[in-house]
Amino acid sequence: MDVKQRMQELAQARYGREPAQCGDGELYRVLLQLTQELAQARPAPQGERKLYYFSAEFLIGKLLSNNLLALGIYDEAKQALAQCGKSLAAIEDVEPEPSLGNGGLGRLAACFLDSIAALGLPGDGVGLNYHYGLFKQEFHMSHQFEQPNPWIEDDSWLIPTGTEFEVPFGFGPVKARLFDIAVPGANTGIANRLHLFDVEHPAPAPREGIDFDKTDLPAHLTSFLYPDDSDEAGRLLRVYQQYFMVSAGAQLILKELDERGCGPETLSDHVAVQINDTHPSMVIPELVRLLAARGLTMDQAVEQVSKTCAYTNHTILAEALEKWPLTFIEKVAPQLVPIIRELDARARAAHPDPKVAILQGEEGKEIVHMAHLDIHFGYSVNGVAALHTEILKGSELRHFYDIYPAKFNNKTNGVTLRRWLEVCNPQLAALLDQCVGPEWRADPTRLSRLMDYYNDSPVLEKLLDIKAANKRAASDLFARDQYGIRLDPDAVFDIQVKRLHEYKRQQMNALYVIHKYLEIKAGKTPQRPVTVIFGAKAAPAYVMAKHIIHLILCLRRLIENDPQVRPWLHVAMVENYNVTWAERLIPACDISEQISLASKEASGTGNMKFMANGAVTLGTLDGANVEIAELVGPDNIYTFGAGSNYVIELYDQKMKDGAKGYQSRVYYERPAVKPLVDFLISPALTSLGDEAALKALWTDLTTKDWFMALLDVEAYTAARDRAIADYGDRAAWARKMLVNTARSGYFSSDRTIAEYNRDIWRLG
Ligand code: 26V
Repeated sequence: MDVKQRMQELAQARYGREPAQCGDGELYRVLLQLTQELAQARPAPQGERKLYYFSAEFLIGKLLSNNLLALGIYDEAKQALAQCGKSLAAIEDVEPEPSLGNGGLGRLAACFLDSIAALGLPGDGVGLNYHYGLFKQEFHMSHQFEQPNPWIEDDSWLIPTGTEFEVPFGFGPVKARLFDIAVPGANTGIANRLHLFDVEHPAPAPREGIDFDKTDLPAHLTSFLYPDDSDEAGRLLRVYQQYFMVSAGAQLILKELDERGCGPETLSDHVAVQINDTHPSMVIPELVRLLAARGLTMDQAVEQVSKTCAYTNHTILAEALEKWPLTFIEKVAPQLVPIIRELDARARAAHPDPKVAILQGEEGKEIVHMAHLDIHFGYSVNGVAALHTEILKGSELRHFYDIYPAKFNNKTNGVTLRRWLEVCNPQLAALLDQCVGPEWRADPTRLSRLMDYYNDSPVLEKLLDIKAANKRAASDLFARDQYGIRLDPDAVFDIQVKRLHEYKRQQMNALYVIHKYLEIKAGKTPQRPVTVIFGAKAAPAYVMAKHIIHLILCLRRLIENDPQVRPWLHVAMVENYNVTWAERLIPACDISEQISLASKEASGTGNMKFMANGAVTLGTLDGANVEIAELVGPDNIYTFGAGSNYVIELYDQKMKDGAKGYQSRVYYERPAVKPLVDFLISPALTSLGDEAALKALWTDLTTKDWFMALLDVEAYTAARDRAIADYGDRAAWARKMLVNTARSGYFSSDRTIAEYNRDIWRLG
């Protein structure tokens, strides 16, 4: 296709003007239509078996640039725009960011769809079309507030399909309407689909905030991702949403199987279902139910489903391993209850250990352990990084590992370097083309050839220049979109962007800021200015996470107002951190903060994106940091802190005897630690913020500190100071950057998906 000509035709047809006379919004819609036409003209890939990737989240980000790239018309479109005096960046600014995910789990699903299509494999996503997303974050008075985040416009990536299914809820049937988003594969002529189910009459957005009547169903089924689950109505709504997704998805699978001329008894020959965390686990009993309704015996149905479904675990945090009261399922989908009872009975008959039962009694109630359902009646269980999988096998799921060793496998996460390097860092991508040849784009392992330039001064200089340019660009966008707040592009950019959670220890990062602040106040100026950048949303009902945001925003104000400190230390927190902000900040990062309590971060994927873009990791030996450390070697990463075995041992001790194990008080009393923690309740800070919130944080750290920030804070401070000092030797630092990019090819999600296909899906 001649892109320029088609743009002209579409601009004329839609707006009666030449592209050069169109506004940015009009050109965006022209390119959207052009891209949609090309993607929809592509055939779906064929194979013996087709994958359905079920996920509550698909954090797809803006799609225009990525789709242009996948369709092979990125450069052409850019040139055509340039001839009209427009930049692709300006056009993409107009695109709303879809709001279908929360964090790593959802972004992983999006990277996977990209890689499945790029490898030419038949695999579609199945999820929900949330109209208002997670929420839009606003800061007022140094606190987080939540607003709806509507993203669906008249012209959008959603393709109405006309396909509908009836979901049989306890209160009656509800129509599920299917919308698709095309997923064109880079370097292939095919396109897969992301299937998003929606209700027929979605509810309007709440006028203020994200409170709504959670019993107003079905209208609110697809309003928000993760509605507040601090009350029973919120928890029930989640189960309604989950069943809506899996029932419609299971019906879609059987419809497509039928269209291929295959009977339900051949399901597992033709279909693989990947269950992304436990949110879609009800797909197992639902498929059993639908197969039985199509005439299979219970034995046959269970066998088919067990050879079709595979489960990915993304966390060992107890709070995230879903358990639903059976009464909820009785209410939402009563037809599943006898099936879950049957599956539980079968599991118990084979494995009498009550710890592995699906239905367990708790406080007189029957509780369904969703992960147990997946493990007994799925054929694969995988963790998402080597260490995480070992922890699953050795501790969290060891009773299951004893029963089913062959089901367990590791699939270390990956990220699509098309979005996370080619599109977000074009200058670095161009340098890589020169150094290792453009083949790295299809085969990221070729990035290792960059090692040939380890002592090449012009290349090292160029790496530093590109980083400096990216820092300036990020600073400009920050000033433009974040209330004019200026970042100093000459400072070290030290960045922690991820969900706000105590285990990720943003509070430990804040303690380091306090440490620097106190040093500067005492007259000890750092070797160079440091800009500490945060980006994080706190779950609306997660009080402690909101207090941590408050702390960070108070520290920001404190430092802004202090002329003695301001030249040396800067704290910035992005409002409404999202995929778009990640694409701006990651290429601009010098030091990548990956400081979770060892054993708690299943993998991390931000760590991989930063590494590919030449940031140096400062991290604990947790999740995929362990694999990053092995790949880059000790000179090119800063690791610190307690290891996972020790942390697990501390938790075990505490479980046996509350007075044993980790006692935060002991660490709090240390002379280097106490002043940092006590600063939380100092007048300098409490005069700026909410004293009760800061006091609550102080109390938590000094009496509980469940995620052991104080255990590691001294080692962290030392490692971070060392990194900032090393940054001064620019040539040596450039080598660290080079090694990180060179070794990042392993973390391409193309590699991850090739492994899923080889070991689990076998799509043929
Ligand atoms: C999180 C939340 C937070 C908001 C309230 C509701 C809610 C419900 C579930 C979850 C689970 C999030 C799971 C998640 O994102 N896990 C991440 O998965 C990544 C991809 O495998 C992995 O790299 C991260 O280590 C892991 O935290």
